[in-house]
Order: sequence, then structure tokens, then C-alpha cells
Amino acid sequence: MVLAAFILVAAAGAQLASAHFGIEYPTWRANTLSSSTNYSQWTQPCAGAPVLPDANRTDWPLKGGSLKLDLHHAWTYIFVNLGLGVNVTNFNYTLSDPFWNSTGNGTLCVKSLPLPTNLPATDGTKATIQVVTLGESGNALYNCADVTLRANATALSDSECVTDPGVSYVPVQQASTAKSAGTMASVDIVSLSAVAGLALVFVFGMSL
Ligand SMILES: *[C@@H]1O[C@H](CO)[C@@H](O)[C@H](O)[C@H]1NC(C)=O
Ligand SMILES: *[C@@H]1O[C@H](CO)[C@@H](O)[C@H](O)[C@H]1NC(C)=O
Ligand SMILES: *[C@@H]1O[C@H](CO)[C@@H](O)[C@H](O)[C@H]1NC(C)=O
Ligand SMILES: *[C@@H]1O[C@H](CO)[C@@H](O)[C@H](O)[C@H]1NC(C)=O
Ligand SMILES: *[C@@H]1O[C@H](CO)[C@@H](O)[C@H](O)[C@H]1NC(C)=O
Ligand SMILES: *[C@@H]1O[C@H](CO)[C@@H](O)[C@H](O)[C@H]1NC(C)=O
Ligand SMILES: *[C@@H]1O[C@H](CO)[C@@H](O)[C@H](O)[C@H]1NC(C)=O
Ligand SMILES: [Cu+2]
Repeated sequence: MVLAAFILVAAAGAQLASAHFGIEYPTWRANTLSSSTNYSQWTQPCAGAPVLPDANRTDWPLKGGSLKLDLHHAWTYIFVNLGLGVNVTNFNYTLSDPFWNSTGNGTLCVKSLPLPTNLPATDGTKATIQVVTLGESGNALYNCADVTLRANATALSDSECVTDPGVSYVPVQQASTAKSAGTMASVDIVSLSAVAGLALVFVFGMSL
């Protein structure tokens, strides 16, 4: 039964392989939607895209800045995380607490996404923003954008940060027992990452 669930996730992934999502701003690490490369958005933490020495790093405001996504599904859960350093492996700060439920496909632009107040960052600190989207069945997709946190960087302007009609998001309400809801969410992320990993095996298995 568990195996059947994994196969279902893999099948859904194979069908949706051409859709997935993109990060329009800040510049993403790689175009993981391109069919001329072998990136897979199923691969955590960053779709299999390595940090190259000439990485495109966007100057992003030290207190938080804009995030612009290109969404392709009818709806999806979105988690935005951040890790500090040049070659981040630990995305241990969340910028979406609670996580979001977005509806509609097209551009979703959040003009001002604040960074945690306890973030030990100063002008010039390098960091990576990780965006994870989760479908209803737990199919997780990953993309990353590398940034340099800057005191002089600014958010996108209103004309640059436009959300398409029909696209919106709501932070997912914590249940009245906020603590247990939070715990459930973290458990879900861990187990769903594992499912996504296995799904990847199946997707590759099927295409070989
Ligand atoms: C992608 O993978 C295929 C099959 O393994 C390989 O032939 C191709 O060269 C790879 N493309 C890139 C850009 O690495
Ligand atoms: C990042 O870490 C990976 C794995 O340790 C390594 O292969 C890669 O060269 C590193 N990139 C940079 C820019 O240091
Ligand atoms: C940086 O972005 C430019 C323009 O989008 C692109 O041509 C270049 O390949 C990117 N560099 C890396 C290392 O991804
Ligand atoms: C995306 O939006 C277009 C029109 O805006 C619609 O035709 C299409 O069915 C939508 N796709 C999904 C997956 O919702
Ligand atoms: C997050 O991870 C970084 C690097 O691994 C570490 O320096 C920092 O203390 C961690 N922060 C928290 C809040 O766990
Ligand atoms: C998220 O939105 C979708 C579509 O609008 C809805 O079916 C789903 O129940 C929502 N999830 C939560 C937790 O509110
Ligand atoms: C911000 O400061 C950095 C480092 O001093 C500099 O390279 C960059 O050009 C400045 N950006 C703006 C918009 O002033
Ligand atoms: Cu997709």
C-alpha cells in the first residue's frame, strides 16, 4: 500500500514534469525548467543545481526583499527558506511562517518578505533562498536563488512586482492548537522529502 502511494506520486510527477515552477526574482541559480539540462526539481535542496564560482548573486535587502515566482499549477503550498553562506546546505531559517497556500498559475510577486530579526547577517553576507512547493500528495519541488544581503539593496518597485490576476496566496492558518499544527508541519516536510526522493528514483527508473 505504501509502495502504491509512492508509485502514484511518481506517476503524478512524470505527468507534471513539464510544469513545475520558476523563480523570477531574485535570479535563480539555474533554469531548472530548461529541457537542455538535467536538473530535476524533485531533487533537494536546489534541484541538483550546484553553486558555481560565477554564480548569479542578486543584491537583496538586509532586512528582507522581494520574491517573484512563476507558478504553473492550479494551486500549491509554498515554503520559503534561507541559509547563510556561499554554499548552503542548511536552510535553517524560514521566511514563510506559517507556510503559504497559493492559488492560480502565473506570476506571484511578494514585494516585501521580511528576514528573521535574529538572522546573524551584515552587509555583504551571502545567503541562498530556497523555495519549496508541495502538492496535495506530498510531491515536493525545489528551486534556489543565491543572494548577497546588502544594506543598500532595495525591494522591487510596484511596477516590477506585479502578481497576475487570479494568483494569490494565504498563509495556512495554524489550528487552534498552534503548537501541534507546527509540529505536524515539520513532520510532514521530513516525510514528504523522503517521498519526493523515492519518487525521483521511480521517475528515473521509468525513463531509463
Ligand atoms: C543529460 O543526461 C543524458 C542521459 O544521461 C546525457 O546524455 C546528457 O548528456 C545530459 N545532458 C547534460 C546537459 O548534462
Ligand atoms: C559547494 O559544495 C559542493 C559539495 O561539497 C562542491 O562540490 C562545490 O564545488 C562547492 N561550490 C563552491 C562554489 O564552493
Ligand atoms: C547568469 O545569468 C546569465 C543571464 O541570465 C546567464 O547567461 C548565465 O549563464 C548565468 N550564470 C550562471 C553561472 O548560471
Ligand atoms: C493556467 O492558466 C491558464 C489560463 O490562465 C489555464 O488555461 C490553464 O488551464 C491553467 N493551468 C492550470 C494547471 O491550472
Ligand atoms: C543555521 O545554520 C548556520 C550554519 O550551519 C548556523 O551558523 C546558525 O547558527 C544556524 N541558525 C539557527 C537559528 O539554527
Ligand atoms: C489550499 O488551497 C486549495 C485550493 O484552493 C484547497 O483545495 C486546499 O484545501 C487548501 N489547503 C488548506 C490547508 O487550506
Ligand atoms: C551597494 O553596495 C555594494 C558594495 O559596497 C556595491 O557593489 C553596489 O554597487 C551598491 N549598490 C547600489 C545600488 O548602490
Ligand atoms: Cu510541476
